Amino acid sequence: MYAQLVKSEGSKSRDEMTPEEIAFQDRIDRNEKIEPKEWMPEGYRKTLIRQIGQHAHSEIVGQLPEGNWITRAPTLERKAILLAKVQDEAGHGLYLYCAAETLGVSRDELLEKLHSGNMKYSSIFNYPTLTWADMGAVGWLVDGAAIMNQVPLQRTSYGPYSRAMIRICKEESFHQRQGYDIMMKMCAGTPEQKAMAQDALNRFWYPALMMFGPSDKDSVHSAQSMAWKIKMNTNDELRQKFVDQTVPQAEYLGLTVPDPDLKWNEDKGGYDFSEPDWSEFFAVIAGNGPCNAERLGARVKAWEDGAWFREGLMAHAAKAEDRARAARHAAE
Ligand code: FAQ
Repeated sequence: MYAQLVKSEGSKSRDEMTPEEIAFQDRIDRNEKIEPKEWMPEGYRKTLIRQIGQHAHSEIVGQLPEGNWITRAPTLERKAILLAKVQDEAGHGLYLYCAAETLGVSRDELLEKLHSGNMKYSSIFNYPTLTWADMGAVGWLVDGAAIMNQVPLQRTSYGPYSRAMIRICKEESFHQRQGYDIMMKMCAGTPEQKAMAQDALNRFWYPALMMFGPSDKDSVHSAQSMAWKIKMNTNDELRQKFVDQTVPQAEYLGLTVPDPDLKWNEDKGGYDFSEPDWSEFFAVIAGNGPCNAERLGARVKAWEDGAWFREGLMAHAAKAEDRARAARHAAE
């Protein structure tokens, strides 16, 4: 079915699997959830740590481009909404770090890998948010793409990840609506406001398409991740669904998708569209996007600035433990 997919590194045919691996694959094929203490192949565990960890990092790095606009939101209501949204992203990061921890990795280890550039976060957050209309475009397109990817992940095979996704998706729907609401307001405003909305769409369209990952022929993990139901769809399938859903929304706003080759294809029942510039995508995920250094710098600074607080918590926990031990001795 997925002839385009490259064979994932380490992916095995049934003949190459051990009896334990076959039994595990059978559980996945029966749509059983895998829970933390159960046996799992090492590759499954590692792939989940990579994907859930990167997802968690994306949530907390993703706070930065929008956090940038909290002090400059145009009304008190918009400020309150944006503040709530940015806080939600921190919460999503926490659910996901907790899910990753059930696989035997600590939060500190994951953050160290982020800070040293050894773990990725979504490419999208390496683009600047230049105007208020970008808050609309981020909510509409970035959260829209995130939902397209995350709704199927509610059925992912790993229990803690799937349960985190259910909760996250509920909140993402509100985020997408608030972004579209900003776009509606701007498109119904002055010609300058509508031009700002068009400019935001122009800048965020292709980066949003890149969020789904490289085209299937370059996706190294898809085949194995889909066999394990860590991923439920290919990158290209979700990108196509996103385009099909989003183009009518742009038309409703009276905006033009910045793709001269965008065209409805009756035979496939979807749009034909131009691929993003994949050399740009690979440069961004290699650390060379417009804001990579700034984003990572902000996360490292937050970590270093918080050192005194973490030390305080540890000292408090140690004292509480000492007091509890002393109380136990006194009672003996
Ligand atoms: N950015 O073989 P594949 C959000 C890497 S939503 C950076 O296809 P895979 C909400 C990939 O890691 C955004 N790197 O990989 C929010 C791999 O490199 P590696 C986060 C990317 O994993 C909204 C290599 O390319 N959502 O934050 C990207 O099978 C607004 C080869 O690629 C998730 O993480 C990319 N876009 O498929 C927050 C969803 N794409 O690791 C705030 C869960 C690919 O070998 C504000 N993740 N790479 O060094 C997934 O579904 C998958 O991991 C994909 C990538 C689809 C992202």
